Amino acid sequence: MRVHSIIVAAFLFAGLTPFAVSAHEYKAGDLLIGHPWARATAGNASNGAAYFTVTNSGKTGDRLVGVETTVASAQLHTNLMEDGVMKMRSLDGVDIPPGGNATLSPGGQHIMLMGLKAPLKMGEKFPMVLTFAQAGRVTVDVLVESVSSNGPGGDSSGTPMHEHDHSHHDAK
Ligand SMILES: [Cu+2]
Repeated sequence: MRVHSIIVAAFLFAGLTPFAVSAHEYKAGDLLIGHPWARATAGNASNGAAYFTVTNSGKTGDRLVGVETTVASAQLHTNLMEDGVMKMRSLDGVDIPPGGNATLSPGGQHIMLMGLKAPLKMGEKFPMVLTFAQAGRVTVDVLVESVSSNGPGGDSSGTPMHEHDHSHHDAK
């Protein structure tokens, strides 16, 4: 009987595998961190960016205040349109309102990865530690997706939308 239920459980798990591979998420208190990913970098590009969503099911707001990874120097950034030019600015934090969410995605808020020690290759993953004011520190695995990916559910077939130039961050 026991063996039988284990086999059933294994089948159920196998059925879920395709979803588990394409989307991964992490829980920290009332926060759910959805599908951390980064674009593969081309050639010797020294910078990359990582993205994810944070959903807050709690009744109090939280704030992403820090990010660290061993692959590069990481900073919270946002893209702003200034005088018709897309610019990046560093952020002190990203608010996650109660019952709401925060989205880090290409063209908007993102984790800037500066001075990459090695190119980010599609299919690889790397750990990143997120620090939230309330929920504390959470380690997530960031999946490296294709150079043209716009993230889960995004259009990955054509030119990336809202592409912006990170070259001004190049190390001197
Ligand atoms: Cu940036």
